[in-house]
Amino acid sequence: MTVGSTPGELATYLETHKAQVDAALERAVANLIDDLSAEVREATSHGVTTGGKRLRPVLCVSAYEACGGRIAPATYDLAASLELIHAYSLMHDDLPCMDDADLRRGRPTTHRDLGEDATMRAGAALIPAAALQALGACRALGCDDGRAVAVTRALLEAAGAGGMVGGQWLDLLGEGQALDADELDELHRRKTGALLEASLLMGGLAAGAPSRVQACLREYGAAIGLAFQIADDILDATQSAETLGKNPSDAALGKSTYVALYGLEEARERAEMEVDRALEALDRAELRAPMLRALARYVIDRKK
Ligand code: GRG
Repeated sequence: MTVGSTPGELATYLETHKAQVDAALERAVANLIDDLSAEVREATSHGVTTGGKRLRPVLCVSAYEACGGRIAPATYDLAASLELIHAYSLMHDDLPCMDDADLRRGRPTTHRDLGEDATMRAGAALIPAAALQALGACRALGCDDGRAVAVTRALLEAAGAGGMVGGQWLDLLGEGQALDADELDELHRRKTGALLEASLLMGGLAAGAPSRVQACLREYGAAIGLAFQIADDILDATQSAETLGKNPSDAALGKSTYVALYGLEEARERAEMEVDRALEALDRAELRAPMLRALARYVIDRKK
């Protein structure tokens, strides 16, 4: 395997880091719940601590390590800040005013289990909690003020109107329309790509990566972001809701997809090209980073 790691090594790596991220998420929720009512606590826990691949935090930890950072519990706390944003976005995305989804990660969505009101409030509480979590983790890792602010800024910019929120808005506006390639790329660069890109950048920044390496990490992140979305569309078109653990499909929601735009075969080729682009960015950064290489492939080889 040219990517620098065997499938068995990658599986062990994912499992080990996911367990550490899950522990950090438990800590994060425990810090937050004193300020929440019982029903909002339950919704927070439901949305944050159950299921998920934890891809964004794992990418953050891998970038931190690849850039010479020494992994400590606070590295996982930093990485978990990304998952807090991701969790809120999924909880809100599933609400009736957005995708009105029944199933997520193989379980009823948070609002189906615990109600819209608690889900809305839990999701909103997670946004500032994530920023505070990133800042606190940077301090615990010994980052100076400038670096801690840069890391936290990267998270908030990716989550904001220029990133995920703006992408979601384009997604909602685009329902029932056939978006062209540029429109679809822009939507997903913001909706999905921005947070994936920030995962890499935050890990690199926290480890003190120079700006040349930061730029390469961003390019790696942008490339796997696009590859991730193409793979998502392929899975959406070829697998059942039961296998994917989510419902409804994008097609049922009238969304434009890469499969509809390019067909299955070309969509697969384009995803491969983006993985190559990600690996070239690592080469340019002169980062050996075997796990980042393996993760780039995982993004398109995953089964859900
Ligand atoms: C009010 C306009 C407005 C926006 C609010 C709701 C929201 C912000 C944003 C939603 C963004 C969104 C749903 C992005 C989807 C990202 C995505 C591809 C999710 C699936 O990621 P995986 O496969 O999921 O990593 P797991 O379950 O493994 O964590």
